[in-house]
Amino acid sequence: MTDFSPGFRGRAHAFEGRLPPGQYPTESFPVLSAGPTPHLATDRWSFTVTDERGGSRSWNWDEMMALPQEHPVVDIHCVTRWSKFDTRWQGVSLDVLLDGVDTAADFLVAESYDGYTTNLPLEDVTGGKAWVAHSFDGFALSPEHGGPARLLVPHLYFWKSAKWVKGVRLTDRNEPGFWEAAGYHDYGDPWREQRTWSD
Ligand SMILES: Nc1nc2c(c(=O)[nH]1)N[C@H]1C(S)=C(S)[C@@H](COP(=O)(O)O)O[C@H]1N2
Ligand SMILES: [Mo]
Repeated sequence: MTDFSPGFRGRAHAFEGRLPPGQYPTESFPVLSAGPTPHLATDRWSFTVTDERGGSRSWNWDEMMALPQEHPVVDIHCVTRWSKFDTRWQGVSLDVLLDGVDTAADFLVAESYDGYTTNLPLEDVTGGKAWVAHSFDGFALSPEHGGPARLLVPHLYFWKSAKWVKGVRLTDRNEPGFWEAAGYHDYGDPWREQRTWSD
């Protein structure tokens, strides 16, 4: 009855079970930023992990590039309802950056160069689930999408993937970030449609 092209049928089949409720697939890559795009030079960029007692460690750009690199291929889901399959990134696992950090904290706040913040449970950025990503589709991550580097936490709605990331701050208590304080869900699981406080 329905005259799908073989290509479409093939893709639809490949993505079966990968589209969370209320989402639609897109091949474009929309840009969503709360403010203007900062343009940051890599030679002035650094990433800092701060523990709940204020102790910290930092990596400059060259040090970050010298860490073990991973190439995650993941689906991403924006709360504005687009999903994009098989996005290809390069970056450093948060496991590497948090390795050896002496902490009893259960949460962290990702902080960005534009002042944006977003909160996450520590266990959602460890165990191979999150990266500081600096390349997309084989090219340096563009400023619009968070370059030089952004957080990538693909199993949660994409607002958790802080662009222009400057560091993560471990916290004993859960501190709502920018959108979480403005009515977005605290956790943001796309499979449970946790879009807003009332979800
Ligand atoms: N620093 C910063 N990170 C941010 C944002 C922002 O405004 N500032 N927007 C968030 C939101 S709401 C989304 S949906 C994604 C969008 O990423 P994209 O523009 O690469 O699609 O970035 C997230 N990270
Ligand atoms: Mo968003």
